[in-house]
Amino acid sequence: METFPVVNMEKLNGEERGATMEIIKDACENWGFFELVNHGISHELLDTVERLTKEHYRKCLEQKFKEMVASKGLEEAQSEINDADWESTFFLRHLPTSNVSEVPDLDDEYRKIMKEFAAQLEKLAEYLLDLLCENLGLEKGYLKKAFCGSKGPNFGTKVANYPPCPKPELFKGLRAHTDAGGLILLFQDDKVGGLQLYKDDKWVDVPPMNHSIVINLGDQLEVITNGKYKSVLHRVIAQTDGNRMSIASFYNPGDDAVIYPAPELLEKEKETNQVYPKFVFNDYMKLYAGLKFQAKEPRFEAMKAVETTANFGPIATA
Ligand SMILES: O=C(O)CCC(=O)C(=O)O
Ligand SMILES: [Fe+2]
Repeated sequence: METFPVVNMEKLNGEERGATMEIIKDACENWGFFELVNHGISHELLDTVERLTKEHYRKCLEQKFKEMVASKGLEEAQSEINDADWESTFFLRHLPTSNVSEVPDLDDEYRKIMKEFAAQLEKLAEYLLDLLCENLGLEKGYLKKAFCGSKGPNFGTKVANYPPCPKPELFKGLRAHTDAGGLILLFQDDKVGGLQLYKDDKWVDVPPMNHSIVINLGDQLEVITNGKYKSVLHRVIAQTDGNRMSIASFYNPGDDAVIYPAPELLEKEKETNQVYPKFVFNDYMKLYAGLKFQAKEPRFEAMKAVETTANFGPIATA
């Protein structure tokens, strides 16, 4: 059986560079996911992020989560719940401007460490985008530029805890979806698992691995590569035991970045028909907000319809 792709980034600097680039290429084409080890972010920093995130959950969020469960009567559910997730979350924004100093209830040490962690993840994301360019035959910097817009990329972190769930057959930690954005960097709990991706008609576990960073590709990379790379469906299974920490950082296009298949890739494939649409990233996000847990194809179709209207100019209304 195929095993989940693991990329040892140290090997990119030695004689195994070619083989390592191949693993990344195969992962982007066939999995939409891969796991990084020796990525250059220190284990000490990761351990501190994990410790402070877990402390913060216990101090500030656990009780609130329990109260939410009680007030909604979730523990009494008798049938599968399709409109809620068994997760406790908060968001940090880093780019184009940081809100980390304003988010309530974080102590100074936690704020400082999350800023430092985000700065390192941002560098890692940009390095990875260039590796993807290399594999795609695009010039260095192409993807970073494609994400740029007038204010640079959007970069933010969703800090999640998936508390133990008494009825995991009725709830998902997070329902199945593809990610809307660009490149996602996930620091997940090294003991409590639950993340799965959909591959070849089966759900496959994304195994917890100490000090690794899981990467997955969002819808925008599928569009820019004209489907050469795919954003893949994933979900989080709720567990009866243990609290799962997951810190997902989203390196996304800027709001006004115009996203479309790279012309070079269209030429290379000798495709006459552009399969994927051209749109402003924020328009896609507005659509995604209501359709996150539905298939991505209708989202692409909807953006194509808008594009067609745009090409034909204003529609007569009277
Ligand atoms: O918690 C995880 O492992 C994944 C989270 C996720 O897929 C998301 O927030 O989009
Ligand atoms: Fe996701």
